[in-house]
Amino acid sequence: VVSSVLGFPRIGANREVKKAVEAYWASKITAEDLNKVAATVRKASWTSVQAKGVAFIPSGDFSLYDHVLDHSVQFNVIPKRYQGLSLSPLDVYFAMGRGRQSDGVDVPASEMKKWFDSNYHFVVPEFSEETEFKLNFNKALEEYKEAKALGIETRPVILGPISFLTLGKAAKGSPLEFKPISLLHKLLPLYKTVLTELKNAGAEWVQIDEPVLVLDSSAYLDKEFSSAYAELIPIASKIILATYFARLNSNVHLIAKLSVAGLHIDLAREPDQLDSVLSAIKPTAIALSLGLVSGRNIWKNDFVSSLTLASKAIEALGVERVVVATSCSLLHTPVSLEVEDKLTDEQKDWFSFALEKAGEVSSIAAILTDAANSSVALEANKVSIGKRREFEQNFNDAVRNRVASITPEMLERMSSFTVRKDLQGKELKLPKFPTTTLGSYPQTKDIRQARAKLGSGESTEKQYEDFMKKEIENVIRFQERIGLDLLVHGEPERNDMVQYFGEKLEGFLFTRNGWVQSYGTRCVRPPIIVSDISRPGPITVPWSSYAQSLTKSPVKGMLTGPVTILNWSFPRTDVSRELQSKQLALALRDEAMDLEKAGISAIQVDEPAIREGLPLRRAEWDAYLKWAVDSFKLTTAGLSDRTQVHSHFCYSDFDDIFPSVQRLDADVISIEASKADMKLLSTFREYGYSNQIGPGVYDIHSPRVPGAQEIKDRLKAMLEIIPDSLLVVNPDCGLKTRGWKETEASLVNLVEGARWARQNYP
Ligand code: THG
Ligand code: ZN
Repeated sequence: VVSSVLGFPRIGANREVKKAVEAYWASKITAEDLNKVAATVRKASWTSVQAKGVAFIPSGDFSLYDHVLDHSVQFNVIPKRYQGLSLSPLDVYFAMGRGRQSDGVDVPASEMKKWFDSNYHFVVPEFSEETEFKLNFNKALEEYKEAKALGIETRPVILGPISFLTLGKAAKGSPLEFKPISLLHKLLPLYKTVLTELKNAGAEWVQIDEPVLVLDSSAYLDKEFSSAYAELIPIASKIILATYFARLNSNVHLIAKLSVAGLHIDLAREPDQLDSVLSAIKPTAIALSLGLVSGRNIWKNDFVSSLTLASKAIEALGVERVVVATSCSLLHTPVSLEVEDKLTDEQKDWFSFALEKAGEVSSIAAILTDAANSSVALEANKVSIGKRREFEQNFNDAVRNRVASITPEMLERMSSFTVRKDLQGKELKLPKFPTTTLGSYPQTKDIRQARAKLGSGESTEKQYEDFMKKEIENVIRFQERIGLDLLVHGEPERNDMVQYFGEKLEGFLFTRNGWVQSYGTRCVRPPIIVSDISRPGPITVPWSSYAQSLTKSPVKGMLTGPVTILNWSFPRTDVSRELQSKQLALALRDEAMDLEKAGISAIQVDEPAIREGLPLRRAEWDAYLKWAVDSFKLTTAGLSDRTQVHSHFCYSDFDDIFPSVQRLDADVISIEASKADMKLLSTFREYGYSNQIGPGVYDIHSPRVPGAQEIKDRLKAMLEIIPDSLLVVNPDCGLKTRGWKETEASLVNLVEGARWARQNYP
């Protein structure tokens, strides 16, 4: 039995690529320097995965920004606005990813979307009837050859044509009936070239990712799948079709009919699909790659259960047809546990990061091949898993009992939205089209340094507190000066919002270097939930009440919601996500009530991740939405009618969850709307959304400053859809990633826009 890794993190063990790309953007290094760093990281990944004994090592999965963007540029799917800019190809690539406003170029970034139900974002390809595909380069081939030159045989990875087209969108101005998938026949010749070149270069296998096969919508694509693969299979190396993140359901029959050489399925997420897959492919010659080692979580694999599944597959198909693999690309996990010095040895023994996971697939394959000579690895794994099971028995009885006694009344506000809106109007005294911001203000070097110094003991609590108070005061004065209405304290004390709350709650562990790519060069360090969650004491109350003491304007408290904390952490796997979410909700409910007691009359509970947690298969939606919405309500519903509850969502595709958004019953929601255009808002009108709403009026993920006229135009367009009594004016989230200069320029324009609206829509 052989082993395989579907993809490896590309930021580098010490985020070398992230740093080099950012240095390149700042003109501190050249493109050539950047390529050298990238090559070094690729080499390190290949050699370290090889050293773990993995048979199928991925190549072509590297990216400087995003692998979907790589495919777009490779196939010349470059929207007009990025063409003819007199930029180098590399700069066009980055301009597509993040926008650009320099050297006489002024283009916004492309839209980003969450990669399935993960916290990774991809750059959405834009197709139109005019799209002229052209093979600008063959990235998989280049990387395959690069590895080969190092003496390493790899298995190239490419994103399949059906997933590439269906994950994309129709460019603005396309006819309503235009669907990107209609371009398939034009795209296939290029895939043929890519695959032919790989075959000629000596690649025995090629991994083609078609993750859309786990979506309900792909059931309507059987004609496209059949015709595309009928064309590709005869000219290509052996194709392994990779699926991940959910179950294949009936699509397995479609695959069984294609004569691909291999199929990869996610068994870490969906172990129950093994039986149906085995019976469907048994009569064929298809080899099965078992995604046993989770690429989405960091818990050490339980070899005994993996071996049980693998043995079943071997029994059905024979050893020749079975591969042991990671469930998906390891892109979603940190690179290596080796450099981790913040965890105890006992804790480290619970986990596996990407490199350790490569070791796990290799060990499982070795045990299956030669049990006698691999017993050491198996016994060691049993000991580790046994210790973890023991730790998991440490219940917090008080927390468990509190969750068990949640009542329906705890989930509902006292009065209806209309009644509350009146009371809140009196309490907060906000003008029409109130302006506000959503998250933290720019996190300057000084702020990061101050946090680091406290962490390292270089500064005292008192020095830290004084510094933060000064920052808060600056942010309050700034907002007063430019004329914002509902203020925030700026969150200088917070690093990543999820990390921040995790650190203040019991039940979490943190890494020092456990970075995972979120989008482009931006990374996060997901906290790890290891036991029952509770709140030892107030978290944000001192900061928020200090901010409120400085000003007559209302200051909004800022909390991260339970579902988002859960979705952006590595959850435990011994209890349900629902239980973890409710434990978080109770802790945050106490925090919200304490904020209210301290005189805070508006509280934002961010749930940007509620949509991405939606199961990929529709059949599972209701169950998820029930506990996710209940968790939000549990957090907020204890507040008085006079307290305005805000919530925020990023990149939300509301069509799917609209009734649930209404059921949250937040007084104000802000949504990321600047990139996803006005279509989103029409959905709100169609569904008759009744509460207040603040669609982001400009995109913060790009360094570009929006003009005042641009903002007025947006507000005007929004007001054609949203009743003026319900519109709140705010940017998208993410000021933290911007500099002060852009922030001020943009917000001044935003305030001007709101004033204009007050005059024109009295
Ligand atoms: N936190 C977490 N996940 C997220 C977001 C978040 N996923 C969606 C969205 N927000 C992604 N956005 C960002 C925005 C900024 C950064 C990361 C994700 C960021 N990261 C710093 C970097 O990579 O340089 C490091 C941050 C740090 O020092 O802690 O700026 O907000 N969990
Ligand atoms: Zn957001």
